[in-house]
Amino acid sequence: MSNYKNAAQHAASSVHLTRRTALKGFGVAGLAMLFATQGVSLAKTRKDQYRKLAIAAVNYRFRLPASVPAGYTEVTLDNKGTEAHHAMFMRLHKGITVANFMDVAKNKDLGALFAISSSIGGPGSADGGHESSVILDLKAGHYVVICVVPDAAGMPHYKMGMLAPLTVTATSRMGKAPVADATVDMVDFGYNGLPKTIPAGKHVWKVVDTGKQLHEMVVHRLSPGVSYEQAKAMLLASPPPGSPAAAAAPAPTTLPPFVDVAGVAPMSPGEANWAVFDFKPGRYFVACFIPDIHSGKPHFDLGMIMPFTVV
Ligand SMILES: [Cu+2]
Repeated sequence: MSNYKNAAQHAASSVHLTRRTALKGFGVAGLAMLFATQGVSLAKTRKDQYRKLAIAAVNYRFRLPASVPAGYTEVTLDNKGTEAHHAMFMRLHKGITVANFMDVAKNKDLGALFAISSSIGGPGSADGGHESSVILDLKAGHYVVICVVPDAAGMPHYKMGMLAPLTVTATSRMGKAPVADATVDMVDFGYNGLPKTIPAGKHVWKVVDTGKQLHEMVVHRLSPGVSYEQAKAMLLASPPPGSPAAAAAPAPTTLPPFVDVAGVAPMSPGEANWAVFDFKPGRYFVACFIPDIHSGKPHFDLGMIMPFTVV
């Protein structure tokens, strides 16, 4: 959904950006001392305990295994494409087959998918060259991983082939819920509990949808020289993807004002994900691009946009 950003933002995301993996361990040591109780135990918890599920994204395909065991699993989306992508885990309702889902995905709109499945979340939007990770509590069942980020013309990526089935098989080893250093409640409409200032390095936030609508948390890093107020104003002024105004937007000439670096994919009410971060110092903000079911306005327009700082 982050492609709500105007055309300039999107095309600009194809500009080469520093890979997140190159930033690990950046100045963490001193600051970590201030927050020792959290930082240390977290790093240990996630490294040792969780199964991994790697998903590669390109425009417009996912690559992932056909099947994984149930239980707490660290899912990483590696965006090798040029547009922003996320991986939304749609869990099929009882009696719904993958063939049913594919048929509805092809012939009906996104709303129709929520009549036969619900989203448990997944790795949030990452721009090209970035990775996004969450720990999911995977329950046995049938899933289809989809990307609903729209292209510049407003077409959701899953309609262009970005969807892949996943079977989660039963296991007796489910593992334990991660230890989180913050809990963020996505409500209608805001992020309650979002930390204001945190040290660089590894963090795990439990992100819960306690609202009545689908919500996501896209974590954006502001580019040097761009303030949160400017970014917010730009988003509020940007035309919806696919609108005539968006189509008429001029081609980008500069670097993007902000980049999607992490977060959680849109999830249904009642769900929880543990977002796994490796932050470098900088100024960030979170936002939700889901349209309100009543007004049609994107949730960031109704208050689901908030800044935080990594020092
Ligand atoms: Cu929302």
